[in-house]
Amino acid sequence: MEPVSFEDIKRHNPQIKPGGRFHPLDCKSRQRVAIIVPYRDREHHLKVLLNNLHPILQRQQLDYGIFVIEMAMPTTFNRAILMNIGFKEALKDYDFQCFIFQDVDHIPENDKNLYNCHNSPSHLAVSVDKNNYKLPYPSAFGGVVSLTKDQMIKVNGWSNLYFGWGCEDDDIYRRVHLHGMKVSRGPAEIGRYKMVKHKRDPTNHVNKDRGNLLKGVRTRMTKDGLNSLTYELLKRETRPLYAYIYVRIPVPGDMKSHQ
Ligand code: UDH
Ligand code: MN
Repeated sequence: MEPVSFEDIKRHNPQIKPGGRFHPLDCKSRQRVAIIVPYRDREHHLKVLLNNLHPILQRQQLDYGIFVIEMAMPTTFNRAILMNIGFKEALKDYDFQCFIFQDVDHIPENDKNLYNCHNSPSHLAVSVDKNNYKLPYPSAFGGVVSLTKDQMIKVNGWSNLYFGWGCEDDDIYRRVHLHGMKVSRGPAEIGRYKMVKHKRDPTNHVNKDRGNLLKGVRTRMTKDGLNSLTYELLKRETRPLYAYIYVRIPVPGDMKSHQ
């Protein structure tokens, strides 16, 4: 759980290709997997995550890439829109079949927690230390989840409208169910995570509108998501351990962003 420098992580993982890419040399992976990490100002967490995740994913013999999507200041953080952007940007690089949406502070404990996709969307972060390793509520879909490319397209991705903390994960959970799919989960002993301890971020206050947004998911989902995604790509860098994507998000009602 201690941060390790990016240089040291790179030294300990010499097989990782620029942009945080890897594929096994002695076999063909079953799935091509993109790991999408929503991000702002959590370098400490990113170091802990990459130092743990790269070795695990290599041992799982995945054909994978890690994408860190950072949202420019000063706009209130929007976790879900960064997931949609990661999905779109990763597909520009490679024909990924499976997407793992991974919070930067969730550190997997068990190698058997496979970073892959199934017939239905799945919730990987089943038991997290901050929740005493218990699912907080039956429809929880936070922390780390996986959807295939086709499942993402079917549900029109994540909502773009949740600025601030809360309910964007419940929104996509409902999208999944409203499209006749069910969320699957592995055993709690395997889906174990530690969350790096942190305080609430000043630019990610609780979203007061989250309850109202969630009520409208059924009518909104066909027009709010991948098909209504707009953002400004400020930077795209192939860093040694991950692809870095830096974006500006238009705030609804902000005229400047429509110019
Ligand atoms: N994230 C960032 N930067 C931010 C905000 C969020 O990178 O400024 C990303 C990151 O991947 C993070 C995820 O969004 O793991 C979810 O945000 P979070 O970790 O803030 O959410 P969580 O539910 O915490 O863990 C909410 C505040 C809890 C304060 C508890 C004090 N004891
Ligand atoms: Mn957290």
